[in-house]
Amino acid sequence: MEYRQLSPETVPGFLKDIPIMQKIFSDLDDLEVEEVGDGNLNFVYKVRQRKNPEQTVVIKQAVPFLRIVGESWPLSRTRMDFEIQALEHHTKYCPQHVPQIYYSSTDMSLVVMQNLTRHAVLRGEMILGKIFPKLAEHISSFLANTIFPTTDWYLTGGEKKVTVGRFINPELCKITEDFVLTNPYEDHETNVYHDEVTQADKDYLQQDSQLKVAIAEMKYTFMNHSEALLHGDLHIGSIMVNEEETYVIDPEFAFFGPIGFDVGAFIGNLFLAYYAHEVRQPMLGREPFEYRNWILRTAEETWNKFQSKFEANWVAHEQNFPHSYWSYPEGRIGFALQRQRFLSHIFEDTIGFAACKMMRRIYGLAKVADIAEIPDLKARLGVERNVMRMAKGMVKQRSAFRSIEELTALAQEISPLS
Ligand code: SR1
Ligand code: MG
Repeated sequence: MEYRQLSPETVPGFLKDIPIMQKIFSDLDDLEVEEVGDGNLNFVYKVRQRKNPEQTVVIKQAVPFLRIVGESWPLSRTRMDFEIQALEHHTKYCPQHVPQIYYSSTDMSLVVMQNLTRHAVLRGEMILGKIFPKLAEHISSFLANTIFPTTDWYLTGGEKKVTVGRFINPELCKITEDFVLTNPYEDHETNVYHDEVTQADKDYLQQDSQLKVAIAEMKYTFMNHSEALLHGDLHIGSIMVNEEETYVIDPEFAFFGPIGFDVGAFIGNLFLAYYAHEVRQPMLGREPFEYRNWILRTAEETWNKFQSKFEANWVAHEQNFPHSYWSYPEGRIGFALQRQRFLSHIFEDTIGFAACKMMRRIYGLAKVADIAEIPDLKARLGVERNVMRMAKGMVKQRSAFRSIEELTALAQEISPLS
């Protein structure tokens, strides 16, 4: 099939030629299509049958450019090949947190998948101040269960290397290397500053040698530590939720990288929301304490549960090291010590990458609505300064934190809960 960019007008005709669509739609001549239009990279269409709107799918199609910039920024469509492969992996190891995939085509660079009609994007829901009691439980399972089976603790060396090869994703990694791990820390042409940002604010981020060294170290880690298959862009806009269920979407940035990059992306986004809600809760007419407390407890629960689930997977599926390796009188202690040291290392990376994910959302090209859509620019600037203070402390001191509770304590030191 030859690639063509779909439009709301051509989507119905395209779906009509896919046999499995007959099982989803009772009348393929009665479809309405809405372009959702909020992606940085791709086009997303919601398709419903007019008379039976519960018969519905979502189509996500990659176009040969970076949508947030426009056609002047070419970006190959192969990102969809990585998304399809990653969705298959996520479905295999954690089907309860992945939308159902009905059809995919690398030629057309698209997937047709379950429309999560009873769920909404987590970022939007958190902006509205909604609480999701099962979020940490679900995301920690997603992380531990999709990541562990792609590590060298599970795969043989040969299997791992072949799988790494299937996920060499240089173009999207380059976006992260530039927009997350380089540009925001210099006065780069792609950065976007609002009118209240002062030169001193910029210098705070862009002229601190210790910070620059720390960021360069995180970037090197990102580029060289192929520990496991990652989602690659696990911010809270890549998660759909309701009170009972959680789905992870959009893994086009999937690649083999440092495990802390995914865990940190999620936790960093929680901290962004924590600082945003110092201003947003009063905007909603509420006292900030309850909601911000939930955010911090969710960060703690996510790390603590991720750690114990990852470790449990390791103990249950210890495959790559022969049992004889640990079979000496204190072998169990040695194995436990190894797990503990590895998880400490992931924790340090988690803190460092969470910080990078926070800072890039302030001066970098791609913002987060939680903060960027605070209408009062002075209030927004106050939030951004708190984020910068926290993030700098995190990445520079990332090896000093002994527990996630120490990190949430720092968050509160900078902006008290109430
Ligand atoms: C140009 S930066 C676009 C961003 O959108 C994606 O969601 C990634 O986070 C990427 O960095
Ligand atoms: Mg995305």
